[in-house]
Amino acid sequence: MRKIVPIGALALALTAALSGPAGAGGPGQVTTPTLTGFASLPAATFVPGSEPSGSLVTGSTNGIPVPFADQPVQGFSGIADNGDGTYDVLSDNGYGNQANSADFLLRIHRLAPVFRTGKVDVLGGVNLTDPDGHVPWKLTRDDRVLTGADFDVESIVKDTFGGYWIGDEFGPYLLHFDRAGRLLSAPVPLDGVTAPETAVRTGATATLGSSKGFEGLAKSPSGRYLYALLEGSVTGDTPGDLRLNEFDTKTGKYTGKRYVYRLGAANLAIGDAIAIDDNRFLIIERDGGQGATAVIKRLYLADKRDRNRDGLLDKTLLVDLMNVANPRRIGGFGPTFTFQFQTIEDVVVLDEKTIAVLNDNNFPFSSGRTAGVADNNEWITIELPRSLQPDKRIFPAQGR
Ligand SMILES: [Ca+2]
Ligand SMILES: [Ca+2]
Ligand SMILES: [Ca+2]
Ligand SMILES: [Ca+2]
Repeated sequence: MRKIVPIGALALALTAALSGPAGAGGPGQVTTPTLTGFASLPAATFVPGSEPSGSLVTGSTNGIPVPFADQPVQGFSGIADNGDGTYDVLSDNGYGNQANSADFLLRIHRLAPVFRTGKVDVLGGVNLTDPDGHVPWKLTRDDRVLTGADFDVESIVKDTFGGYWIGDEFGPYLLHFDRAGRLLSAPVPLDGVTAPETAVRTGATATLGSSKGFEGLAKSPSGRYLYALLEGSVTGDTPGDLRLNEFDTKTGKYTGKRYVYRLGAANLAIGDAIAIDDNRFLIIERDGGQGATAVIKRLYLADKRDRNRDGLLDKTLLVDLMNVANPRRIGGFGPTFTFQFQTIEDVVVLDEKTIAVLNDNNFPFSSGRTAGVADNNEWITIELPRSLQPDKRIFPAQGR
């Protein structure tokens, strides 16, 4: 859509002229969040010619035989727009914990949804590695290819050189990689916050629950600042309050500025966080249910200006992902589309009133779409009733 900005602007002007009173709807204008696209990557998709994986997987695998001959393309936990119809999507640590994921290679996949056919193309990707020895402790593999026993990567943004900043849960650390997936500097810890995995390695006291690290990572429109959002509360904080920490990519240090995002309830979690301007974020909030037990699957707009002075980001519900209008019955679903997955971990803004959202399928464990069947990686687009009025700099330049 960004390729046709002048025509789009004209269309918007025409729409505004035709649509009558605000909120009345009209041609090309929705009055409630509405499904506009659906594509799906089959659960059992693997990286061709890769390495075997899943030898330590136990428990119900929804009928999927383990181990796998190759690395699964799964667990999408963060997304970055390349601006050319392709997206870089981050797999997390594989099978959910350090003990069972040593044969899962950390990887960024380059994907492209094809909404016309409802399919997703896997164009390639890069494994994450540390060839220059920036990680000072012993890695799982002597070849320094990073695995799901080394880091649990859950959030991603691109830097201004085509590389990546990635948020981890085992530190929690910030990790900086180049465009080929090579680590560029030592993992950056967060003062006063230690995940259990690091506590075991260093002897420090854990101040965070397991898998409660940097689930969301946003970058300022200029690209200078990162905002790393923890998934869980730090020991001593009000349960359900999540720290959002500002990091300066220019100095390579946290600035000390910290904000608080309050979950709707202490047992909820965030799935992703992105910035739409210098102050506002889109944040996915979810419960642990799936399928029939999924209740809270929401996208909030959160503003760090804290206009009501309560010390918290100001939250507004943007989309209830359990109640998305689907008048065109896209994807073969009924008039109300539900994104009923346990983990929903990717959101990206496509244009000022369209977003894309993806689930993390936790392959082969999650079965939110059909009980007993391993979830696919679904990729939906949603049109919003109103413009997000995003800073235009959040959209990547074309043809980079
Ligand atoms: Ca994940
Ligand atoms: Ca995530
Ligand atoms: Ca995790
Ligand atoms: Ca507030």
